[in-house]
Amino acid sequence: MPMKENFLWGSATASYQCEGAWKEDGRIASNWDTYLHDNHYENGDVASDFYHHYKEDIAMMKKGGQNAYRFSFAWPRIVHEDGTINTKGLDFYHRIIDECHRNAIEPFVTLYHWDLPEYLEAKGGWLNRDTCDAYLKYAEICFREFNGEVKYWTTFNEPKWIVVSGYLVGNYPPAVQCAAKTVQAAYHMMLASAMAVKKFRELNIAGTIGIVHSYSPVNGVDNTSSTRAAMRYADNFMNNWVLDTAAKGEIPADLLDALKEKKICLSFMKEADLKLIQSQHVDFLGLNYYARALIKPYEGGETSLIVNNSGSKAKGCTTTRIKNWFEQVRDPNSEYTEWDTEIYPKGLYDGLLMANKRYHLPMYITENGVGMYEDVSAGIVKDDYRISFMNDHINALMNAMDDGADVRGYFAWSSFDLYSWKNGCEKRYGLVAVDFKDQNLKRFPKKSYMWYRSVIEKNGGNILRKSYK
Ligand code: BGP
Repeated sequence: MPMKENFLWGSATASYQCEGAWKEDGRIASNWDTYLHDNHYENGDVASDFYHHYKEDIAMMKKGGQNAYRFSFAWPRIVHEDGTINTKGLDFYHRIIDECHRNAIEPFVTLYHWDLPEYLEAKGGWLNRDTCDAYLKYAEICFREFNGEVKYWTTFNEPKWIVVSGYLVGNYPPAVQCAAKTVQAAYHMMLASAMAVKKFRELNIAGTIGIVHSYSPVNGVDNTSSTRAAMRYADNFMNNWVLDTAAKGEIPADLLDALKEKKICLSFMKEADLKLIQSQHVDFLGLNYYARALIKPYEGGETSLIVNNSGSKAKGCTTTRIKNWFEQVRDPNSEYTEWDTEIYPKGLYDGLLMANKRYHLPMYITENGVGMYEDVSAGIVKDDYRISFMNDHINALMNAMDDGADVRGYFAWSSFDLYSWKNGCEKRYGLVAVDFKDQNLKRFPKKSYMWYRSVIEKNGGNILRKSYK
């Protein structure tokens, strides 16, 4: 069965990864600018220069049949350290939103996709409760400014990924490796999300508000009781602290117990804030799906977390082991990308059904895509692997819808090639190629862009279907 007429077919980007113009029109430094500059890593100073190419990029979405565009606002463009509002930053997002509307594209806005103003990072970032208040002010500015122009809002992109990377793995700013700080930052981010939801309701903002989660549905290597216990730890670590908290106002009680067992002090969780979290629930879930997590018990060894940000040079190095909790393992029957991401569409089907059963909320696939090395200098990129990846994942979500999941949209990651955080620009996800070596950052559609257009035209009717039953 094809999708309903109002299904959102779109693609997604994030401010730091595509905008460039890092010092233009009053934008101030973000934590990423400082971290990448100070460490001499590849940075997003220019990225895809969406700041100057947005008309062309949105026109390309339109020509590709897309009816929605997920993007984020950059907080460092909007609020300065002394609290003043940078109207030039707001103007930029008005231009984007107007351009979307002119092209009959629904803007789907993320308030925070990881670019924290550096002045807040310098004061402790997400370890500091004051950052929640600063976020609330920023969110309120955006709600008031764009009320009526944006119908779909999300508070945060992927709290799990950014917090674990920034405070436990240490490969993202602020590059800390500390379990206690991870828990504190995680808690503050979820609190800030709930505070924004409350404000959204109080101000009676038109539309709907959700959160975006990096969804790793959990499978076990077998069905023994020790594996099932490990799966619960993994599910709490990977998913539940974001989804249960945002959707039901419940921080998993067994997770809190397990943290206390690890001697992590939770005194920063204050009664009034916990009440606020309990009372504020999102309207929908945005789920970013790249892969599931295959889990087995892990007893005896130390915690070890390694993320492959070097592609083929480091293939196979990825490690996720949490002392006494669980270990993530590879499936010998699966294919993995050069960055160690498993290709496993069935995980999306399973995950959607699990989330549907647990939360009973509308869901959007807010990111799905595959990162590859691609030669964009030799004419059209014939990315058949991306077509097959997207076909199989859209098939998975259609199967989940057939079995009752309430899925209302799909966003390909990414609209065009962009800066892939610590992986730099060589890891490409775009439907549209960007030649980063070309002075004008020339864009041209890949084969997958054309294919996606035909899928949208037929409202999913030409997806090659296969059943998992
Ligand atoms: C998600 C992020 C995106 C994006 C994507 C691909 O976690 O929301 O910002 O980058 O994953 O990840 P990466 O670029 O690290 O390959």
